[in-house]
Amino acid sequence: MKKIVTLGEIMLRFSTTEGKRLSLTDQLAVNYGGAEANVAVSLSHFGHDAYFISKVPDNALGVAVDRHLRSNGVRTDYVIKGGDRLGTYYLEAGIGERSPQVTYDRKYSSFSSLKVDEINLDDALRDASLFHVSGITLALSPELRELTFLAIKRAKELGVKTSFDFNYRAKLWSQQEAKEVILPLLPFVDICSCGELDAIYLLGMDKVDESLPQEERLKRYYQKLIELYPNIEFISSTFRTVLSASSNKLQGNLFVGGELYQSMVHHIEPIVDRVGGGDAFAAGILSGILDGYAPGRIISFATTASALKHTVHGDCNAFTKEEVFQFANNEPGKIVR
Ligand code: KDG
Repeated sequence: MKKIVTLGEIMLRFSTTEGKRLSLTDQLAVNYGGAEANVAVSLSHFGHDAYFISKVPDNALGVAVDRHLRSNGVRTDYVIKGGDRLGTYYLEAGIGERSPQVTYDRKYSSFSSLKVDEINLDDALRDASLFHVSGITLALSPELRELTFLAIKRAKELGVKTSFDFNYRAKLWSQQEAKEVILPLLPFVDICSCGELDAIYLLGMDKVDESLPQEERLKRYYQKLIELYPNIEFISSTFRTVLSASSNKLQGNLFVGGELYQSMVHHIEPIVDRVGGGDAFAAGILSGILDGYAPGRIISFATTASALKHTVHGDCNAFTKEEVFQFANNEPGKIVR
């Protein structure tokens, strides 16, 4: 089993039932969410030894979060207790033409109060194969930015592969702020999840001719990204052809060794819950890389894992590797020529 370490916030998620407005509902379903926690849960279900670094309050909610993580096989050795509160977020379910809406209530959370010297990074990263973090953690506080940089640099020194998912959230910070923080991080990243809009708005790349097919445009952005940061080995993202909030097509892309590999298109009908689909995809990519799959198999595995996530409630995927393979029609991703 490979040790994988992720760093981020875990939150309680309260969601309305379909067809209810958040402002008017008298019933909310409870789940747990948080991008890097979701990735750790997926990786654990894929059979890896997933550890989560975080901070949660020393109260019943902290106990509940710990139980959620451990019941999904995630190691909580580096989840420290303290601070004032557990961050929460509210999700107004989407339906038909209406997309889901997120309302955060996470200011002053225990995680956003985490200080650099509260985590022993050497201990956490010892014997790890991979460290993963996303732009959400970078957005939460200057201390968390510092901790992320320290962790990613230390991981490189210790020979631990590093993974970064842009995961831009406009409700947390501006594109300009994100750009200023993310650019200096990229020289330390081995594996990166970056979509076309991230390349344009967060990396400041010139727009490629929009009349070109989506995959051709993506290939050009990725070629440019590798030119700028030759340390990046793998870049991935999904295309979502959103027809409505409940009907969707999903296709995965993986750029490695100068080639773009694409998965088959998944038609997900109906979508039960799209939140966490990107984290399930990122976890699938990481799992495939750690397991030494060929690129076509990595992208097929990750995209199927993400498609499966869309069929279950909550932010986390809880499908095993075997279950993902049962669903994938074993068609490896193809190179885009
Ligand atoms: O990727 C899914 C996450 O966005 C969700 O779990 C909540 O982490 C979250 C966030 O900060 O939006």
